[in-house]
Amino acid sequence: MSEPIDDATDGLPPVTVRTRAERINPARGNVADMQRLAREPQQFDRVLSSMCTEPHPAAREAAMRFLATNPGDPATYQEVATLEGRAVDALGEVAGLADPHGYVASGGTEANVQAVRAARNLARDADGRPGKTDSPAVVAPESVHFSFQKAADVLGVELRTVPLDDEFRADVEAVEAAVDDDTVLVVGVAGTTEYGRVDPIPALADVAHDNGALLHVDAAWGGFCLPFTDHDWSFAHADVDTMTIDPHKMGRAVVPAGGLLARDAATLDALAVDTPYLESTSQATLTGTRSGAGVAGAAAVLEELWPGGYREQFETSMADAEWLAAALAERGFDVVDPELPLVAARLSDDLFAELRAADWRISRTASGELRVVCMPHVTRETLRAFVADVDALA
Ligand code: 0PR
Repeated sequence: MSEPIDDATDGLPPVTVRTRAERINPARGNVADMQRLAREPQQFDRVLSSMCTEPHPAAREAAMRFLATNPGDPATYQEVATLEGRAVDALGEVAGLADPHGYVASGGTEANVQAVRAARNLARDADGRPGKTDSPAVVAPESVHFSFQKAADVLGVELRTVPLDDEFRADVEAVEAAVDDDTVLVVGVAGTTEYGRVDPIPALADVAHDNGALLHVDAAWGGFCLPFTDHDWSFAHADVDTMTIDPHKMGRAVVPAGGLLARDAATLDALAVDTPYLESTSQATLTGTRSGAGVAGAAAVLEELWPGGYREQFETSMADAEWLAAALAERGFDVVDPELPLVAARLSDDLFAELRAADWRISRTASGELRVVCMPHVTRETLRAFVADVDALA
């Protein structure tokens, strides 16, 4: 901590001068503290609401080796560029797309922004051909992640969100009613952030294409679970144009590793800008310099876990989610039946606050339910300890 000012001897307590960094975050005060924080890796044992998790050792190891590389300059950093190609091919396999176009993004936010940007750009006037609209709109269920608000804001696109059905899924009729000649993109979510719900993707794809719009699936979180379910969510199930599917969530890659996939090369072309002074001639990503660690980690863990490892992880996490849902329902809490490994349940404000005070890292949905995301680091033992605390504090 900072030195107290010593000459405050007039009976008043000494004044402590704080640096700007300390005022923002007292833990950032000095070098010794910094070193202590750096030695203590994130503990995951009480983290129940995050969509990040402990990276797989294969991802961690690969990431370390590629820390100093930049996949944004593939002609210079060729090895990591090769790994990115392999990661995209593997993501294509996960998502049922044989010849995928795409890249490893900084996260789901970037991938979603880029999907909106591509749809907007493809709907513009080009090469003497008139575009679809001058006032592009995106239609999405209310459950979409807030990254679409950012996309709409930075891209000057209108975001129309429509109500859900009783099961927290996109209501196809409501989507249809909101789509018009200005609509360039319809979004479906495959694994919603709040309830883990899967929208009716084939029906949404039909609505989009009947109206000359593209269909984007946000499987940022759900994409590594859904292959082991019977949901119709992927490129193999419907005429999906683009998808977000993030290795750094259920994929157990290191942060940052999001995934953007597209069925057509034209989608990536619609994102590309010229890069005159690089050896490579164009760049479709939103960021310039990017994390080679994120890319290499994603490639390594996909190779290691797809498909058997991810299946095993999904089955364990899903069983844990069902166990927790049953345990909470038995105790009289209202529980939203888990469709993917995410449990939402209504707890009183007091109980929620006490659980947080007991150091559980938990969060709530917009309408106030507790959310427990059964990520790979969340074990049955952890959930038993959590339920024991619910019993003790209720
Ligand atoms: N799409 C969906 C369906 C998401 O759930 C998320 C993130 C995104 C897109 C955006 O992904 P990035 O955060 O990678 O850009 N959902 C989590 C959320 O907002 C993100 C998160 C992750 C929050 C870890 C907390 C946390 O500890 O809740």
